[in-house]
Amino acid sequence: MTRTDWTRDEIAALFDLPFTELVFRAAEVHRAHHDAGAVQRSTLLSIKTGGCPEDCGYCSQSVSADSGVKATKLMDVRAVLQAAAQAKDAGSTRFCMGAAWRNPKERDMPAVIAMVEGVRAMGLETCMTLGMLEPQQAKRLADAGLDYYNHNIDTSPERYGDVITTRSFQERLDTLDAVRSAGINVCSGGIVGMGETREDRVSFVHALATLPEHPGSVPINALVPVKGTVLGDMLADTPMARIDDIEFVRTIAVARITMPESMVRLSAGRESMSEATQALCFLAGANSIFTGDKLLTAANAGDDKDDALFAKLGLRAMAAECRLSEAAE
Ligand code: SAM
Ligand code: DTB
Ligand code: SF4
Repeated sequence: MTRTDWTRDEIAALFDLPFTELVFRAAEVHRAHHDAGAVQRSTLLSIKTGGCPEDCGYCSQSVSADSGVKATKLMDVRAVLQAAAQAKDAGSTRFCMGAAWRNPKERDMPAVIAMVEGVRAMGLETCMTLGMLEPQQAKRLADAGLDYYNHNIDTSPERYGDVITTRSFQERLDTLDAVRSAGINVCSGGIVGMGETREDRVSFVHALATLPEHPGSVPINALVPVKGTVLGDMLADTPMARIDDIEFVRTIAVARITMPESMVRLSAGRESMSEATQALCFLAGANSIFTGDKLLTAANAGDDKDDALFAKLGLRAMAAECRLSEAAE
């Protein structure tokens, strides 16, 4: 049975294992629950960029940041569907639409629902990340056929207030509850490399692995340091704070062992990661990535590089898994 009663001590002990032992155990768990030769590919699109009222210290899209990201209006539904068609042609199976909102307003819901319906009708899995949701909004998105909702806990409960002050850790958990109760698959993870301690990383994985149900997808982002954000500037001043590659791989491995059935996504930060580090992440149980040249506002590795990496490593793109037979009907 999948455990949701992990203790902090057990998780700390996993992090403390000799590296090769930890990766070996994670690879065993990966093989027992997944096809280890296949990696799921999601594509991101920022459907509403910048001007966000939240003050997340890592984010280029916050009004508190001086990052040069221009605020835009919500994209037109047709333009979103065009981008989804391109992502499908490039081999992606999931299309994730992100908006720089604290929460969606009522006036945005019809367009957002039309995007979900249109993308699903193309045979792609749908994912959205729109900020906090009320139970009623989650229900409407579920009725439109939304497969996944991304809402990250971002960091440990203890460190949360140092990174974000405009909303609480509990509010994140409340939205995850609303999403789960509406029957939408939860995608939730966070960011490492924000100058946190090992203890914070233990507590971050602990918070995810002890949710009432493990998230279907767990994105592990390495901070993309953006100039003009609190954390991007801090990292520029203290380069030593940047997460060590081996510690990043350890975090992936511990996530894999504690949440064996989840898709663990090697998310933001891949662009500045060596092929060897990415290969170690796949060995340690990462089985999902974001493809395409762009994340939301930051650069990503790009399809050509990913195709070359997959060929070099002998990895295959995973087929879509989620309710698509219904979408095709
Ligand atoms: N506004 C919504 C929210 O915060 O839930 C959705 C979009 S937000 C950009 C999605 C996630 O991207 C954040 O929760 C954070 O984990 C991640 N993220 C944002 N900026 C990042 C950065 N510079 N480096 C790494 N991850 C980042
Ligand atoms: C997630 O955990 N990572 C993605 C997705 N969920 C929405 C976003 C990464 C954003 C990276 C910074 C940027 O592009 O601005
Ligand atoms: Fe807004 Fe999301 Fe960026 Fe926070 S992470 S500032 S909520 S877009």
